Amino acid sequence: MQVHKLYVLLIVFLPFTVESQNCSGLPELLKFNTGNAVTTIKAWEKHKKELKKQFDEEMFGTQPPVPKGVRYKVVHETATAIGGKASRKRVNLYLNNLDHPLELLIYYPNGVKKAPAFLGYNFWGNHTVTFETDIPVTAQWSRNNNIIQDHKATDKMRGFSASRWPVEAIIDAGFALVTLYHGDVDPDFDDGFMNGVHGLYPREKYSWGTIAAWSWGLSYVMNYLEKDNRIDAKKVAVVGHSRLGKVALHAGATDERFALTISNNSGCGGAALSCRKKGETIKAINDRFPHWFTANFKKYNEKDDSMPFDQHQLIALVAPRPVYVASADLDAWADPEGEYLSAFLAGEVYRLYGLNGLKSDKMPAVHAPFHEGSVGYHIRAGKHDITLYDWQQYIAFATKRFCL
Ligand code: GTR
Repeated sequence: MQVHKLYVLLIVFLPFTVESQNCSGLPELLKFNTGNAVTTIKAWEKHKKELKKQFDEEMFGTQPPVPKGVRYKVVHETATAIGGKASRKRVNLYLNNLDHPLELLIYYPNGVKKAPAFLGYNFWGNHTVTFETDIPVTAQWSRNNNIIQDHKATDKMRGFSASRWPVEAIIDAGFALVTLYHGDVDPDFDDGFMNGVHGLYPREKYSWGTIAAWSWGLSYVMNYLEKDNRIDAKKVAVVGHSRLGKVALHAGATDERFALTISNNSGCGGAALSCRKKGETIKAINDRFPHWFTANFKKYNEKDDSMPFDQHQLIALVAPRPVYVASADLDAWADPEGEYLSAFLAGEVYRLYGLNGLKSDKMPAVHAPFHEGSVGYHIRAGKHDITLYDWQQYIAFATKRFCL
């Protein structure tokens, strides 16, 4: 064969070559671990189980089963939140022997009988999501910062994260918002897996790290949402920023009740391909956050480019349910291009289902969102954060995908 013809063939058949990016060993999505090709949906569903097991054993750790049902109590309710546009409920969920409840803060759009919803953890407690003065300050362990000392949350942080939670825009679009503090489920420090929900299950049996614990917590919240008659539980989008974006992806990959999965600037261990070794590496994340993943994951320190699995496979586990990945152009630590490429590669599995993924292996320009298929993407100008612009894209994509 003439050399130029070979080039043409390569260009036509290889949607994206990763050789130039330290990714020559990147596992192919549509191949069983034996190397046999996955060509049908049935075969993919089988391969999915292999991949799930690999992520459990090598990266996130094995979770206990999510309890059936839910124990809860509505602790406060008002129909006149957000200038009368929303109802607001505080609901406590109880778990086995956990000594404190998971405290849900829920806003419902008034006038919508059963609302589609966004569900996501917040970083600092429900009192930081809003400036409303009647949301209690969390009593759980908080990370120290220039306001918080001795890991004790304070009223001075009220509204601190309000820019990340544009409640009014969400309500105006007809969505409910459900949030809770991730520290209610598991405190974000290396405590030998003793505190939070880790303490409720034997370690010998369940190797789950904190990301898997947070994701498990979201599934328990979903048990509640299925019982809440103001929520359309078939239209719940799980959303998270940064470490909580890793959690959203894990939750979407493991619990099929999440109808849409949204990863905002999730980076290493989230949407970004590890093989590229750009931004945060596996060693860097394991060193700083040894509790996020299972012990086995440490064996991949400095082996980012030779792992038997990578993050495009995690995204693909969400298929055929829609998924959205978002980056920010100044967020080099999260490797925006790596986030884009793994979302792009996951499209192969969506195509197997007759759905569309991202069209091109080239990243779109800043503020040129792609919302046409089952894999959504945008890159925003600015730093590592979740902003009104990001939420506007999620609202638009969810409105389309949920056919609202
Ligand atoms: C960083 C961490 C990232 C990301 C981020 C966050 O320090 O390296 O993986 O999760 O924290 O959650 O804000």
